[in-house]
Amino acid sequence: MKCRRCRAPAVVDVRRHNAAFCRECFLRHVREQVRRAIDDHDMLQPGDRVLVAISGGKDSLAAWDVLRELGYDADGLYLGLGIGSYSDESSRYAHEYASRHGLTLHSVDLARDYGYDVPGAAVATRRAPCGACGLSKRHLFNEVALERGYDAVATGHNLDDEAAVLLGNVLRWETAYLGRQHPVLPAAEGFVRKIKPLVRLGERETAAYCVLSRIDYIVEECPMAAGNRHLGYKELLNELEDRSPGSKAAFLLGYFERAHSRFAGDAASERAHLRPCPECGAPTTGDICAFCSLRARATVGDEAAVELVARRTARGRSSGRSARRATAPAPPGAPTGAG
Ligand code: Q46
Ligand code: ZN
Repeated sequence: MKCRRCRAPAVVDVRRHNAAFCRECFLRHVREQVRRAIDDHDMLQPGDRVLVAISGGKDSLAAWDVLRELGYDADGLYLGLGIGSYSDESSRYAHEYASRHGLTLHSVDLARDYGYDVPGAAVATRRAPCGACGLSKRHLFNEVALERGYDAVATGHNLDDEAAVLLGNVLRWETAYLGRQHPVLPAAEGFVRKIKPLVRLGERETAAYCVLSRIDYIVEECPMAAGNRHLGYKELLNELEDRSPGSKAAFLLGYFERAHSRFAGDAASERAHLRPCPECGAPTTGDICAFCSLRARATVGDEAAVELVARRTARGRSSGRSARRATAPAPPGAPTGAG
């Protein structure tokens, strides 16, 4: 097999493009795909400061690496979820990457800073762990970005993740979720801009990018993902892709080009009913926001944790920062894949 660009011996094949690449040309291909996603969807402007949601996995570390290679001012945020040795390991990979490249990695720990962790929240709320986890991530990535003055939050969602979420949304005709499923969600009152720069790359490509760039990442999957509906959709799409390479990209990228705008109104009408959460100030359609509700339920019975939450809430109010906090809804059953 020869590299499509330079005819040197190839090291990676990308069936979707019916092409193989040598190391250098593959790294260039990945950067070009990210550059194209950013340009096509107006994700970033020159001088924007980006906060990358870092999990220690291949996708988030690849996203951070490519954004830096493309010259963006990108810092990381690691969120400690308290999922046993998986969280310990993922934290180690995230911090090692940051220190090797001399980068800023902010860190928030659910147990230390908010008095609960993902497994505890799942038990207390009787929700699937991914629900509590995703809600916490969306709220805190947004909150930290607003507090620290970033223009956008970037996540490592790749083509496989997004195609699986799209399949789930289409199967149930979740029109408001379909309206929000886009590589860029613009900023709004209480919401920082959200971008998905890897949306043109499959997870095999992000894994190959990390290996060829010598980026160490946690290979182990989150133990709480087992049985998630999203994983089932990924398997189905992989079978389809095996029979007909390019199907996933045609499904997802075709949706962005030709169908997303038909649902955008459904998401906008939901945003019109938002008001500030009385606890933290995040925009919400409920009496209190989903994050404050989760935190209250997950810390019930733990007096120290409740006190900690009360202290943080009071601090947030008195600093006047909390009015900008927000929790965005997400598709049901979807792991939130900072990757
Ligand atoms: S970390 Fe969290 Fe994922 Fe684990 S609990 Fe689910 S959402 S699977 S990206
Ligand atoms: Zn709140």
